[in-house]
Amino acid sequence: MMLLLLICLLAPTAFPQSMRKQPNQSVTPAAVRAEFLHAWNGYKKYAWGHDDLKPLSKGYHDWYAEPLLMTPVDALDTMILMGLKDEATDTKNYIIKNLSFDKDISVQNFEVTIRLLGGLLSSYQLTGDKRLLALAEDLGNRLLPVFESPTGLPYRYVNLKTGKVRDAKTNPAEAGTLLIEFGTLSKLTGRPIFYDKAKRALVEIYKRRSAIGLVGTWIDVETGEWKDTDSHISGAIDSYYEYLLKCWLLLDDQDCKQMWLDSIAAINKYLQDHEPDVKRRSDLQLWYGHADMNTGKRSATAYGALDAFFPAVLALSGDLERAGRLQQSSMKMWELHGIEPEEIDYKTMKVTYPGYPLRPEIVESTYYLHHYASLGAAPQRTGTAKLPPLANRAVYLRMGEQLFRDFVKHCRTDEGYAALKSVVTKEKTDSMQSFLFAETFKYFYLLFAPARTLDFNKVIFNTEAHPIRRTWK
Ligand code: DMJ
Repeated sequence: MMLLLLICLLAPTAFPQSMRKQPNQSVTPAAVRAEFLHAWNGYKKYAWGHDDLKPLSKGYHDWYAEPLLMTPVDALDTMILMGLKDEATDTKNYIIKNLSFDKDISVQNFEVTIRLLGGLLSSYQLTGDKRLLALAEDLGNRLLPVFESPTGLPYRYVNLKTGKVRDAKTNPAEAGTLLIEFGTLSKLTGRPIFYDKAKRALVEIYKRRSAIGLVGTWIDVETGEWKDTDSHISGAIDSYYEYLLKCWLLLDDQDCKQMWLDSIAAINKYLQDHEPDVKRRSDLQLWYGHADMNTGKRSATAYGALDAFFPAVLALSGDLERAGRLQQSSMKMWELHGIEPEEIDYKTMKVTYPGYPLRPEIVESTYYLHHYASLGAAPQRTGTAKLPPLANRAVYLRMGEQLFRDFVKHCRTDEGYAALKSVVTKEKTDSMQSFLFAETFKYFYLLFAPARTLDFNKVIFNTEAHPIRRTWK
């Protein structure tokens, strides 16, 4: 019965031919939307008003003592893009009526910024409803105390009611993934304080790069000293690099441009790695590994689901050649067990962390590469020669179809989607994080939907896939 349902969902549907990108496209946007609704209805039935659905026990999970509506806020702009008008209106009205940040809870600045601040700003831009902007500004005001450290680097947690901060040890991703949201808040409210504080945090990380241009994993916000010098593009650093590039593009910030150009040169010099294909020894695969930030010495040949965002960033920067090659490596990681693990050792191609928490990054990169392959050109960022796309767009559509089928096959439950405890055994675990709605389903949908659904060139996605438009001069 279950199998029959899956076949029906994934088979070419009666979706109008004009809504398909290719005549033989086998996954339609309607199929993705149906899966989004399947998970959303599970959330509504068992976890409404809370942060996340627990898909196996059919209960709910709140991040803190009181809920902050993580799933509805993260999901709203995806509903709008999917054309789910009634659902989006109801969800927006529920958020406006019920979401309050006047709560005596200590929250993680990074997560609340990328999910809630980003989600509110994007949904404000898509709906024009000023009450969403008012919520965003209230949240922004309550987060500001994090920046009151001796260095300007943000503390990790802040109490939304009292402004009390805690956790002085942070990482580049948490300190440096704030400027899209805080910068946009400044542009939309006319209050420069948000931009200035978040920009300083980004610069303070960059200023502490090593002599060879790399940053480490953990840093003390009170002393500015590195506490862990492991350098990589993975979790805890990843979106710091993403925001250097994207803040240049969204905010036209020339300091960010320079910081990005310096950083990518060091990344490609010290973290880029090549390994022969285990099966076909002639092919050299492209990977990005770990190295010590001071010596540049390789410390681990680890790559994982989070690193799979990097082809999207490389493509956006204009480097389609590396983007395409790294995407092939990400696919190799996915194909090891038919769905990607959290981390592998790319030298041995063995799984080192077997979980899969419904992550979107590999889908995100497929969407970006498909976009540039469709255009037939790389973006011209620094006046370098035009690079040819590595493959034609059909390759990325096929890739996306494979990802979607595997994703549904292994993660779908009777009333939602569940993370995998192990991609090897395919055992599920009781978690369905809100980025499933903000990112994973959104990138799948945009990949399969007509290009007019969202003008790629007019938006910058924050790291939680909330599209932000530059509506200011
Ligand atoms: C999301 O919250 C964001 O994409 C973040 O940058 C990394 N982790 C998750 C998704 O994997």
